[in-house]
Amino acid sequence: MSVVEKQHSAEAMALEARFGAQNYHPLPVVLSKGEGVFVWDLEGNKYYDFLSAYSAVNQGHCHPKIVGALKEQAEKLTLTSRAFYNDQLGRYEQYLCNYFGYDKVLPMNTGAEAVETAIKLARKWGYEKKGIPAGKAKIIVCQNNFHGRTITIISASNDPVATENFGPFTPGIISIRYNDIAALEEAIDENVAAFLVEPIQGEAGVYVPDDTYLEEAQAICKKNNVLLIADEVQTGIARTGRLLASCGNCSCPEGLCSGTPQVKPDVLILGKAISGGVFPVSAVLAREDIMEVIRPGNHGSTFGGNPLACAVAMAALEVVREEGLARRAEALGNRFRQRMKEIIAETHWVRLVRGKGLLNAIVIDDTEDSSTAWEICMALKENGLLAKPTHGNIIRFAPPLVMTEAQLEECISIIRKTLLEFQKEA
Ligand code: IF1
Repeated sequence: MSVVEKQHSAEAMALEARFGAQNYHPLPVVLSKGEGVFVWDLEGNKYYDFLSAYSAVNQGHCHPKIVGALKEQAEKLTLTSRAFYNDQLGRYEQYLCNYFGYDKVLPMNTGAEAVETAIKLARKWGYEKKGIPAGKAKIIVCQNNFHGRTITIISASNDPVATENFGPFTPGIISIRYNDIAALEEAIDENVAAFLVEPIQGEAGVYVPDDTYLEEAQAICKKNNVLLIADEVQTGIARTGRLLASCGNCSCPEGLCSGTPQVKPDVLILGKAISGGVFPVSAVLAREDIMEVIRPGNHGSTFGGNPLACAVAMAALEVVREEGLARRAEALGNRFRQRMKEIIAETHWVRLVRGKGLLNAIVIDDTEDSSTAWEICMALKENGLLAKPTHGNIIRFAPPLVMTEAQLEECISIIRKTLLEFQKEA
């Protein structure tokens, strides 16, 4: 029997503490199995997963169709690099372009890589198509954004924990207030290549902008020949009740934005759930007139577009369509927020619930640096539900989208019970 099989949670955590870089502070639960909306720890305790690996596991843990595609492709061909063609990539690119309504895709692996790719694309487009003088291109970003962890991306961050002592930073980035159209208009000049924005700010605490924000941003970008880049790494792939969160208020026939979206980003960044959390897969989609500035040798990655990733991602996107996950997220999300409002009225010290689809958060009546959200998450864990705080007073609730109504009701009961118990103790 291997060491791992006999391992208990305490040992697993001790090993990470001893040998792993301490770049995380996880909830003390060691998971060893997942299926659908559930995960199990090493002791066999079963939990509802209310994080979904930060919205990567939208299709549920170990979805048989996605795992099946992984296994099948893994036995045939896993990696060729882009020095040679592979038989999956072209099919996948066609599938992705049709699915999201774009001309071209550039495949990468992680979300951060895709954001980097989009920034490079926007700069090159800025010089070669817009005529920005050499070295002058600017990208506008929003305060409290989260786009990843590379040097250039943290150069766009105003989170001291993410940035302190990692400088010098990449120049050419301007930060404006989120959900502030006037600030965008003011920040734009002839050297701005792009506006990079999250349709909903996840890490900031599931901060949903005004309904018209993206539409107005799109209009301003268009007027000024600035690319609108939507980072849908977290909000994309049905999470918010639409295939894409940037897809305005369109009615999404069959739960997908196959109609004409009111907002169509010039550049779309996807990651996480594009593979159902089975494999790191990310992508940058754009129109031909933008993507064509990228020529051989300009950009790439050993693993980007590998056949395993392509097969997995196609299966994961099929699942979204077949199981109507956007519709499901919308319906379950409406119910969740409604029920949470009722619970909030009972507790008095939960300030509000906000979100879209199944990307939601509650804000607790405490300071951002308090440990209240953490303590509630610990109590939720004891009651069989795993969620993670974002800031000391905000808890994100983002279960897999394959949840049933009965399961959601059970989860709501767990949350209610935990919040009321917590109130008694406090
Ligand atoms: C971690 C947060 C979520 C993202 C958006 C790009 C990326 C992410 C909008 C980069 C990644 C993750 C990373 C994860 C925590 C998580 C996160 F809390 F940090 F902000 F989801 F809300 N754009 N978000 O949300 O993608 O390179 O990680 O594949 O542990 O850092 P990646």
